[in-house]
Amino acid sequence: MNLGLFNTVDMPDGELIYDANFLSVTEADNLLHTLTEEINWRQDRIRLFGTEHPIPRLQNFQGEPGISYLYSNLKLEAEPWHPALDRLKNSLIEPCSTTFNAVLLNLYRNGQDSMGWHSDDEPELGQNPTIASISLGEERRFLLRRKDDHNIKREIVLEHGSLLLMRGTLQHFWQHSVPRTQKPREPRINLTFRHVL
Ligand SMILES: O=C(O)CCC(=O)C(=O)O
Ligand SMILES: [Mn+2]
Repeated sequence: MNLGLFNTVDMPDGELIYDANFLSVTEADNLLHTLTEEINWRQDRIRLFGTEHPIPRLQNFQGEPGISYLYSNLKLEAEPWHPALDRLKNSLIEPCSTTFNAVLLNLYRNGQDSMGWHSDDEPELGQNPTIASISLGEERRFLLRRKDDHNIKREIVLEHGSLLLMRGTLQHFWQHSVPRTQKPREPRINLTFRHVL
């Protein structure tokens, strides 16, 4: 990450690093447009306590052949990399000091779309995963709370073209969410690059 441009958020037990300008506005505009048009956006459903619900966002999962990702009883098989995401994945290696082999894409169509409280702690992500999160389009609030004390919170507004890096023990001690809002919101795409074992 370009030293001097990023902020480290003060987080006991975990690292959170934010670069508001990881992509230029032109790069971010182009990527938002390309992905909106060219991704096979899926409306997946998950089963919670015996009933099926559509998840409140559209999604897609891409990566190296054979990789799959299981969360909330939903198994996603990796589709081949979109060339733009393959390039972006490669551009993250140096600034993030690690490699990624998969990306989960989420499309929040409006303020009603959201992601509930969770940690990215699936066993296939390994002990202390590094997750690189790129945001495109509308700004949305990203909330964190400690698992052992929900009153200890952090909040970041994730901007168009930004990179948020979550690493260290963050997923053990903190949960995160993207809350819904009643305010009118334009679409937002979030990309979380991961290394799936
Ligand atoms: O949309 C975001 O910023 C968060 C996405 C997320 O937490 C996830 O994909 O696991
Ligand atoms: Mn997550």
